Amino acid sequence: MTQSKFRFASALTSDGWRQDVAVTVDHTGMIESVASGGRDGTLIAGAAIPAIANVHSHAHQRMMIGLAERAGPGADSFWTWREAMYGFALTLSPDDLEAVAAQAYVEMLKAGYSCVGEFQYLHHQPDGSPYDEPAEMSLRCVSAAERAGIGITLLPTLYHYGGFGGQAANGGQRRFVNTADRFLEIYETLNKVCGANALRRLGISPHSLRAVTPELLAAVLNGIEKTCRVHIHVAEQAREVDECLAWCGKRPVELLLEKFDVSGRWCAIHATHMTNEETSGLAKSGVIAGLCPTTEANLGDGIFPAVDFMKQGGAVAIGSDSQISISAAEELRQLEYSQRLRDLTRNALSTGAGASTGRSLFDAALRGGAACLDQPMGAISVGKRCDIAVLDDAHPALIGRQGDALLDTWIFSAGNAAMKDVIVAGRHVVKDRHHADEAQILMRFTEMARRLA
Ligand code: NGQ
Ligand code: ZN
Repeated sequence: MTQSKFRFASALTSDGWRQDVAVTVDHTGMIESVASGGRDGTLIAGAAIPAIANVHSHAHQRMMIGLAERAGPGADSFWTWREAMYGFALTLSPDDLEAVAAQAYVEMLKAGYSCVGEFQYLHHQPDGSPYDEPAEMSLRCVSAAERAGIGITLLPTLYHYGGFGGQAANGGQRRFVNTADRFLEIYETLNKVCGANALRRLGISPHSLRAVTPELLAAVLNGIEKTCRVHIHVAEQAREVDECLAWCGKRPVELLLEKFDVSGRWCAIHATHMTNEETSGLAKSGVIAGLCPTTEANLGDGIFPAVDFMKQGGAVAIGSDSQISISAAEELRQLEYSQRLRDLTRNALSTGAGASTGRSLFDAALRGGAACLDQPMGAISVGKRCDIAVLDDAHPALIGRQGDALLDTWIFSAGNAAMKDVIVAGRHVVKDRHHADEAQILMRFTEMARRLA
């Protein structure tokens, strides 16, 4: 039964760019038909493209953007940033987390993301004891997503150790730590909340091979559904590779590939530091590389070997991670630029002669994003959820552009300023750059940010 109908002057459908496109949506938010012509329905000006998945978010880090950009007494690094981040993380109440997450999610929608993978590890109270409801903080992320109207794949984090080989967690990590049993209890609670909702999915996120041992992760994998997605940080920093080698004689990606039956069910976040062998092993495994190029640049992680990885069929997706930038366009731009700067080339990740680099990047991130969030999105076609973003073709940068040139100009130049409307499951949540609940959400966030400042 048709619930609503949208019309666009142009749209990037699964059959390519089409003019004068009508999309009908059923009562569950799924696309029922994609056709040309017609006069009824809501006409939305601009160029429709599939909305994109933001596969890696730590919502709470939105509170500290710009506050770690001052030189410390010694050499600054990922590890000094992490100390600062842990400090901020200790100050957040459940209400605060909900407020900052809702603000971040509205910003994501306005950037053209219709779904977020929330890698959530702030489980417990500031003193480390669990809340009366152990899943409290994850439930607050679900509420924030509901409020914003964004899809969510909730990825509660399994964090137990403070370093490779089962080192004890440090004081700054006390809110994160769970045993396998308590983690599975949280998972079961969230399963009930996520299972029955068309916009929600549940996966897990063993934080990293620093924070879980292969044995602990294997035990937890035994206790969850066999299709549930598994996201893990791996080989983000050179020091992490050195520490892994010192502990077990193997590199992190090497260890992951050896110990687990990794497949398209897995998302390897960052995977920055790999040998050629690891790169091809990861590409062939079907794992999706969850790349967060603006955060990786901000934290000084290094450059992902995207040219080699994608040439070997490796799948990628993008994430806003630390929220230093909430912009799908900037993530894709930074991904491409990192390769150009390293290799002294241009159009490094285009799929071939004549192919638009923006389109190549966008298609890859749509495919990988939908797969690793386990969400029926990423294409304007029958049977997918109606998650659509609309580029403003009247924005000065986009005037006169058509087809893939719209994507190239959005990604490499205009960015978020060209994002005009966003539809999630057939709901028109961003209309002409505004979200219906943005003022209320901002007010709560402002109150929280001023109090914690
Ligand atoms: C995170 N951030 O989970 O937010 C980590 C730092 C940790 C990045 N890996 C926390 N970029 O390593 O414990
Ligand atoms: Zn992360």
